[in-house]
Amino acid sequence: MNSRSSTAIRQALQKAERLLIVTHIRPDGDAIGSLLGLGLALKAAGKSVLMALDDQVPTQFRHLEGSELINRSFQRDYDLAISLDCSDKSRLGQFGRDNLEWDINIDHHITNDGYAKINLIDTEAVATAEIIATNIEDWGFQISKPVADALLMGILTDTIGFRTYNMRSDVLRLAARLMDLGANLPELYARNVYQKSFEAVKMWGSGLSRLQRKDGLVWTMITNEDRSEAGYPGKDDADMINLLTAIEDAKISVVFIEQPNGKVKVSWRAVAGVDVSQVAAEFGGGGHPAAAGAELTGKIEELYKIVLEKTYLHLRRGQ
Ligand SMILES: [Mn+2]
Repeated sequence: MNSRSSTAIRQALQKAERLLIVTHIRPDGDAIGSLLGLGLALKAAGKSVLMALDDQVPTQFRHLEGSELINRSFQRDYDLAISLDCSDKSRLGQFGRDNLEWDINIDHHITNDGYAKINLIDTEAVATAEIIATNIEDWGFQISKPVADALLMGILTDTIGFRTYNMRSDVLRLAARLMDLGANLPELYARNVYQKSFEAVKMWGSGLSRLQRKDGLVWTMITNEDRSEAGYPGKDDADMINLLTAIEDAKISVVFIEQPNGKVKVSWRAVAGVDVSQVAAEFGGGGHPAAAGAELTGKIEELYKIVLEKTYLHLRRGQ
């Protein structure tokens, strides 16, 4: 942890009156949890806070208090701009394009390029929400029940319920403290880790029916047709990638997700000792050693072969 950055953040947060806080497009639990955790804590201290992201809040996160306050647009009426859980500006959507300057960047992605004036990047942290939960009281703000729920949700989702290889005993102590402050672990676990909609599970069926493997590499794809047949409203894989990681001997799992706009989203997962963020970076994406993603333009039937070949070579090289 960079303590100089943390001190600079405390000073900036204390001084600021109107804050813009933004997270990445296609928000996951850590993005929403970090945004709400920091945003609600600052609001409770009397600051004027605009929480924003260039996308919708996914339905599974709308049970969280404050999620209705998240905006898609903003006015240039702020004195501090903060970006959370976002490794580079391109993942901020319109907020990344408008030549905005970022004062603070809090993140745990190994691929973060340090685009803000103050960068607090801790790649050991399991979630950006962990960094916020660890520091927020030192920064002078309180953890209320809604803040505790949001931050614990961020930690839970990025660790898939405390089971990723980067888990540390510290994280469990921090989670226990968030529970002491009111966070409802069983409810967050149910809603945001294992419960899925009927449509999501139906779509998994299509993806699973095409499952393939070659040595330690396991992959499948979800097409636009699968999505509409199942009636699944999202553009993502409904976390099917995490289902593939349950397969014994799968060293790398890959899901290709066809997008309505002619793009293909690729998600990689790897076991400990294999770094898929490097492969994702070759395709203009990023992420963590164990979990990475990229978005490519082209036809899914052509792209998947190229991506699998590189991934397979990467796996062989690493062994
Ligand atoms: Mn994260």
